[in-house]
Amino acid sequence: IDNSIPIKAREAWQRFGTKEFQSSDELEARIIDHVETSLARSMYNCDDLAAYQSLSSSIRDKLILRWNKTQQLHTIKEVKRVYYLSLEYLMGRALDNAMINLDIKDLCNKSTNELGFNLEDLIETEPDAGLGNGGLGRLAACFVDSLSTGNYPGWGYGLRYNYGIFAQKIINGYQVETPDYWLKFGNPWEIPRTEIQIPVDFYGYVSTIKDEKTGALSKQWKGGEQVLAVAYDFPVPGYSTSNVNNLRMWSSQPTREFDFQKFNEGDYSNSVVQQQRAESITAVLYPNDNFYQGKELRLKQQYFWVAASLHDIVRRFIKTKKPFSQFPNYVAIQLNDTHPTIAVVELQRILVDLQKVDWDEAWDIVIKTFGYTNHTVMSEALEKWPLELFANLLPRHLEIIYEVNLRFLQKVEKLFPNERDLLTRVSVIEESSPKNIQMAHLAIIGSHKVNGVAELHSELIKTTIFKDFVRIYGAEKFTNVTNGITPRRWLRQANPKLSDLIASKLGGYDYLLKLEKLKNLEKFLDDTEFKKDWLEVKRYNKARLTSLVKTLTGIEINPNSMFDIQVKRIHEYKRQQLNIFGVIWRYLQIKATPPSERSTKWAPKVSLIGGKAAPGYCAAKKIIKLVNAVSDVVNNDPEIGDLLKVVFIPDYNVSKAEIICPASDISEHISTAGTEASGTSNMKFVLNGGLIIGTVDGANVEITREIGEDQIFLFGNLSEDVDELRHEHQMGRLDIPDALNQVFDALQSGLFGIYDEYKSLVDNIKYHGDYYLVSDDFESYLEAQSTIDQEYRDKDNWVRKSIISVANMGFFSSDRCLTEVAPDTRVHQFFFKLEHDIVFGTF
Ligand code: GL9
Repeated sequence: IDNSIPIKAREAWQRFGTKEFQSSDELEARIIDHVETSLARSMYNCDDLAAYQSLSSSIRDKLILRWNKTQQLHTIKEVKRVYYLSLEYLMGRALDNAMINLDIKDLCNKSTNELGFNLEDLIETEPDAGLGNGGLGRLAACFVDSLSTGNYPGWGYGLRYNYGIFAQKIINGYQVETPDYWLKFGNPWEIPRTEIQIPVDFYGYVSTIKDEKTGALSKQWKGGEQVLAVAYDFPVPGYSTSNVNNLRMWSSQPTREFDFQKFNEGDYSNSVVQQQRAESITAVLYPNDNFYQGKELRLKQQYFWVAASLHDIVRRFIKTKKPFSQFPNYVAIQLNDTHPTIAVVELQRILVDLQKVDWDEAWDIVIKTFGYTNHTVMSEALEKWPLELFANLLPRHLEIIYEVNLRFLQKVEKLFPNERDLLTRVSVIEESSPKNIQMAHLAIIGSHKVNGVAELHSELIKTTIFKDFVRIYGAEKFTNVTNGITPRRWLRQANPKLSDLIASKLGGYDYLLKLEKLKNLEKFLDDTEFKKDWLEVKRYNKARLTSLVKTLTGIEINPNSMFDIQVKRIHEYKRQQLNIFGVIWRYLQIKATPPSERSTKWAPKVSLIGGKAAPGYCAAKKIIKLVNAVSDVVNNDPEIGDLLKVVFIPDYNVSKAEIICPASDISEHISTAGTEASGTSNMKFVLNGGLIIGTVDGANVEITREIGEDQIFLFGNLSEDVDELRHEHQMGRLDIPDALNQVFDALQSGLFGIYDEYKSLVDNIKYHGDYYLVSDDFESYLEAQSTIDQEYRDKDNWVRKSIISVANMGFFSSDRCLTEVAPDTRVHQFFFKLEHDIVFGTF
């Protein structure tokens, strides 16, 4: 190894080399060390923040030692690495997770107590790393946990945004976005790699150059603007293993501090403009959910991230001195949605232009390297870059796209002669005006596998948006990998009481690694004591949420009520409007019941709704306002009391989800059939013993199959009926059901404030085709809710359903997702546990 320490000095290194802390005393010493030296504080001014930072730095030190050994081992053993390219990682907090995965929580508790701190308070001090919007970003976070836990040599690559997803404030019932500067107090979990600086080019021009010796012509891109990508590493610990993987996040920096020429000309303020321009690339996460916005800065983010990551990956491969033909045997890259699709083109450019690999051989390498995951069928979410914009920013990449497309279309024409329309449909270049580059087409053409994220969704992409590609490539290229969640965060960390109870019955925590072991819980269905404990855990978790709600909103809810929860991004397709219309209907029904009969007819219920709306999404913002308006009226109606409470939970994020998911009796996953690709919060709620009301959509289908139909409250139209219903609406042939009209009348009467604020939500249903089929599903939704009311009255029945559900959730571990990739793309599982010291002793 170059630059390594000479043999005779190694003894000194080994003698003084850093050791991991083992005891609480050693940890205390480290914490104090960090307080006094890293933070330059003392015991006279060490607050919770300083204690949190020093504890985290101490744990990070431990992780770094393991991280180093892991990386050295992977390099020496020349394992195949898997790289996950995702623009979003919704990590949440790191401290609790690291303590759990390293199994040092008791030890940390002891140390921090002895130093005068409460560990729970320190955990609460950490801001969420909210570098994602929702399901897609949280899936990436679950996958990095599973990669480390499963001992895969797996890296994540992403962007280190200075501002994560905005913080949501509710003012007068309206959403107000405030910036999330999560790095305000620094970040003890990251390692700045200031020595890793990768130049990334934009704009410029392409020239043809002639090789002096061979006379061969080749293309060369000369960039017009250069920015530096600086690496920040986040060590990712696995559960019950010393394997520590890396999440590398790029931050943009100017190549030069400022423009000397401008400075010397006396134009001081303009001399720093370039610098700001460079820094703006990783300044902020785009806050859209399932929606594409063709902004140049977003394309810059994508290329910046992809170019830096590929450069890093290729550099690592080149160090092995293997020929490029071996590249796919050592590198697998998974594209999380189409956001990193330019990687396909960038790798082809690196191979052909820079490494002088022949075009066909290079393209073969590219295809073998990439896999593409699709996360949505909704047309407004599919990325299409305007050709002009792309040509200006990435001229050479556009040429490569033309060439790739031409060769692809020639193949298609051979396969299907005389099908001109087919060529038009599958072309990467959309022949619209202005012309667009269809990124999904490029992702399919440049990958060897394409997967959807739940069975229904994976079937849908084959019959709708990617139908033509199935004809061309055959159905085998299109597979399904149903989403999963990590049981370490979503059970052990979020719900320690349930996790302990389960462990007491299953003989330890091994189920967190082999989630199918939960099945054994079914043996205890008649164990009265166990069922009592199960209910007691739920009661505890509901009390925990009750106090969070009080803190956040001031609203007092009764923890003995049924908790009905819908938390996720606010989107018309997810149909929070259906939920709140149902709540209004219930309110009207209670009011219509004679007061003396109310408490026998209606059991106390709390409806909780939470989630962020994209800042530019008007309809979603109106839904938030409506929920808050209903909440105001219902909660202050003296006739209602505890029978119904409505809460909008502000600023829903990962750390709040950890309190919310364990506290549900019922949660809502009620998207229009065929629109929610998978959903993952459905899995989180069920794994925590809540039942769900849902449509036959996304992973609700597999959840039903696994836990059994008796454990889920399904309703609504099926996805195969959606097109027909939409057509009928357009023809004006469908009526609004009576119950929904009653709700609309109440809204129009001004019962919940100024009707104009919500009018468009109602008009969309009444007059504009009801695209999300709220009216079609309303009655069946109310029926399902009424079934829930009845079933909930029988406590033993409910607790049995809850236990059966949890017992059958094994399939939904994100560990399973990683083993499920088709055989030819299967990442070589790193088959030996990392007994570092033993392995390293031999080198
Ligand atoms: C999503 C789908 O809408 C979800 O149904 C799916 O569970 C996740 C993960 O596969 O992907 N696609 C998508 O664009 N988002 C999803 O959540 N949006 C966000 O993450 C904001």
